[in-house]
Amino acid sequence: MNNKQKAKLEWCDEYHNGVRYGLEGKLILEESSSFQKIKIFESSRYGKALFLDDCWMTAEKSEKCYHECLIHPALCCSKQIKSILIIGGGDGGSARECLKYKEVISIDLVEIDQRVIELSKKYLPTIGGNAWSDSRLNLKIKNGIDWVKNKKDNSYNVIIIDGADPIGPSKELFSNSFLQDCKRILKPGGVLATQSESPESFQKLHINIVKVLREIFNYADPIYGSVPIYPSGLWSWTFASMEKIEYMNPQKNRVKEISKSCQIWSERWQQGAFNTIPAFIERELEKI
Ligand code: SPD
Repeated sequence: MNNKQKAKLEWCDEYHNGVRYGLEGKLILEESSSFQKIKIFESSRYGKALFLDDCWMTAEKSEKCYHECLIHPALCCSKQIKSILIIGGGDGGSARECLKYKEVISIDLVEIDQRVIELSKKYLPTIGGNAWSDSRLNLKIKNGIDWVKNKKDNSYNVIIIDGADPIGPSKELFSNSFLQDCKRILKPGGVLATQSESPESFQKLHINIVKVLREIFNYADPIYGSVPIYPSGLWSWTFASMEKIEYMNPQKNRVKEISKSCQIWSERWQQGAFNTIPAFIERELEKI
């Protein structure tokens, strides 16, 4: 940003419960797709950012804080990782992280809104990186709910739910029936990973997501970390499975394969993250 541009800075804010989470910068695009309101905002601190239906989704200089935490606990620990399903993830960041593993043979990325992919490729090209041209990536512009409904049992080793917040088109991604379908299409030994909102800004929602997952799967373990552009900065991801997964002991060959490229994730970070559950949330979850 040059000096003239700096003089014309504005704020773009996400509002929740009397608090606003904002970035200073410049609006570079605003439109409505068939599914949602979309803004691309160039922020001074975190680079270009995607803002959907008035909520921050991702930004060039903070996206690793989110994508590495969503992907690597699942991919380092699932029994096999040959076939992956990503629901949402239209900015390409989740696919990019999955494609770091040689064992991954194919990824179905099912994104409902083609405009999110087009605009991410144009304005946020570093987030998807080489994922867009990797032959293992199969892009499907489809409704993720229908996709899982129509898939055969035992189709995927790992399912990643990288949707927006549970308002608008992403609401159903947290529903019982959708998650039941996910369980059905997950292979034995597989892991489902989902973003599970902020334990501070969306406390009830977060607790409810983990509870619903625990009703459907035998195990659902939340982890906590920091995503600076999201409400409160404190975020969570939850990993669900039918078998007990050894999160404290990720597969060594996979750890070696990805460690050097990660900014936040490490084996040690993961071991800590599975042990940072706030006490009041643990108590709430025990009430099930
Ligand atoms: N409040 C933000 C929730 C965002 C979840 N997904 C973001 C998409 C990044 N790939």
